[in-house]
Amino acid sequence: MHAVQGLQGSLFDQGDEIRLGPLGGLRRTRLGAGAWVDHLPGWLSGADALFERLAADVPWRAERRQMYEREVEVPRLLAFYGEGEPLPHDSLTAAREALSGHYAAELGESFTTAGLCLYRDGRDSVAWHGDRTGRSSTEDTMVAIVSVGDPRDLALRPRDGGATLLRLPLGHGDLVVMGGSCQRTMEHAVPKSTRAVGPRISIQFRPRGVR
Ligand SMILES: O=C(O)CCC(=O)C(=O)O
Repeated sequence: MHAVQGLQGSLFDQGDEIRLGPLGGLRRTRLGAGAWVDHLPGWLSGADALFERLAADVPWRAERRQMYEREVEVPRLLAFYGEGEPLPHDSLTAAREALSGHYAAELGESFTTAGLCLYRDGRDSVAWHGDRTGRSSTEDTMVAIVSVGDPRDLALRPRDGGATLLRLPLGHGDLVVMGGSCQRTMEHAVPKSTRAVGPRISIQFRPRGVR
């Protein structure tokens, strides 16, 4: 049985008020081949309070997938909110709107869907992949991720081989946006951790037809 451990709150973000900061502090790192990553640590304050709400309110589901001859459990819990579905907390709706506004000119469309993942502890992870189901297999796009809970590393490396280019610890209200060709030319992963890490929730906003 893989239970959700308690959250070790952030020392710097003890408030209960869930609030988004300005997006002016986003810093862009270009990874080559038209891929980039924007990063803004601590965009959302009250992240621990949002973590507790989402952990309790979201209908988390465990998934299984075929691995050779065996069916195995996907090592994280998931939820998905399609276009037009109400999100599980008003602050997620506000985050999606703020991101859609900020990137309107560059993206040319809005973020519409939200995928949520709960990493219960360091044994939960996601393997190297690009979000290449749908239009992102052929077109530039953006995937914006807000993280709450204990930080876990998001690692990025070129898809055609090569070393990890970037490793960003994401938790406690941090924002990262993968853009340009990132889903086609790069892969990303949240590797397992042998450290004693508490749970983290990742909220990914994507435009229509990107998965
Ligand atoms: O946990 C994260 O922030 C990354 C999630 C991810 O890569 C995915 O669900 O496709």
